[in-house]
Amino acid sequence: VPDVKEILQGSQIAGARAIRLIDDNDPKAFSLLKQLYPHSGNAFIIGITGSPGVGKSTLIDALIFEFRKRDFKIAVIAVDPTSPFSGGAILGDRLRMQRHGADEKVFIRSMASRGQKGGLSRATKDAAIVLSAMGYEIIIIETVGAGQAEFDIAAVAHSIGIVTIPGTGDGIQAVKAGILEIGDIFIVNKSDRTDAEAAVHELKMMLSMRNSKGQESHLSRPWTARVLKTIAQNGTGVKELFDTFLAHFDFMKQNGRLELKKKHLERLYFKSLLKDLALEKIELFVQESMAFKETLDQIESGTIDPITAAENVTNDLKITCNLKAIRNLKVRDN
Ligand SMILES: Nc1nc2c(ncn2[C@@H]2O[C@H](COP(=O)(O)OP(=O)(O)OP(=O)(O)O)[C@@H](O)[C@H]2O)c(=O)[nH]1
Ligand SMILES: [Mg+2]
Repeated sequence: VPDVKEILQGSQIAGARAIRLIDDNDPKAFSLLKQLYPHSGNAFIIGITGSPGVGKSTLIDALIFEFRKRDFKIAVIAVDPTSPFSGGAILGDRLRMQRHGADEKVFIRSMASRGQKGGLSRATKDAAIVLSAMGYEIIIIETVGAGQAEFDIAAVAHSIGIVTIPGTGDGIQAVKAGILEIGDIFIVNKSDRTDAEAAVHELKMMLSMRNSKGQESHLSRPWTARVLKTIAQNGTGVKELFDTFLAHFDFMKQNGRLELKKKHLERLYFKSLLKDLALEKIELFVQESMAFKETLDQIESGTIDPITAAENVTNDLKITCNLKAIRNLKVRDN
């Protein structure tokens, strides 16, 4: 287990070990996180998501340069729950950002996080606590927009960039329902291709409908989502992207929104921890209880039906919350 003091001093070796424990869903990470938590919370967390291959890693690599020019300490976690541990995408992410490897104020890790019970958001949140405690001011989380992943990132990041590319195949039409709601900055990358302008236009149209819905009206001036064009490969538009992320950060800081968001994310984190811990307790109960084994026999012999049996077993649980409460948590989280 890595040393807490070393992590707090920013040791990349200790930090890497801590993140490995988290990625492996090792119970030893838990006490570590408890000790690190009070030292976390100062980082600005950026989520970058989008379909496979749209250029997220290349873009982040270029963004790292902009952040380093202003001497920000920056960490990146690339998460790909769909790829095998030794597989291509994660290695590709690391390779694409490798040239920063010699810079001690840049820290890049990848996670698979398939073992995580609480899913992507729990794992990345845990990792962000480590990185923040290490003293990184900017944390970028790259997630592949597959399944739930891009929605999970909304439970962790303070600012979300959605990357798309021109063309209908993998472009705006493919942007999933709901994704427009979570993005703060929309990036049309690979704008060296034809139809980049059309993609920008289409996104702006869709966003104008979102913006006119009058959401967040309880706060005086809502952030208007931006649409930017980039060519990540040669850095075109990346300075503007960097400026826009900082503008969003300043905007959130100025009107107290960042503090509100942090409180909100803290509640979400608490809830996902609660679910994980409650389920662990239930599993333990199920494994060790004699009554449970007897019940299985009864089901097999037909003396009790599975519905009544499940009810009986859960009624026996020696935890203070009941299953209804857990189910409610799940529903509200979705
Ligand atoms: N033409 C063009 N190609 C680009 C641009 N940005 C990235 N690419 C290329 O697109 C490919 C995918 O880039 P990545 O940065 O790995 O994309 P990604 O979104 O991180 O991919 P995954 O992590 O696998 O989802 C690479 O071959 C890049 O060189 C761009 O602006 N224009
Ligand atoms: Mg990538």
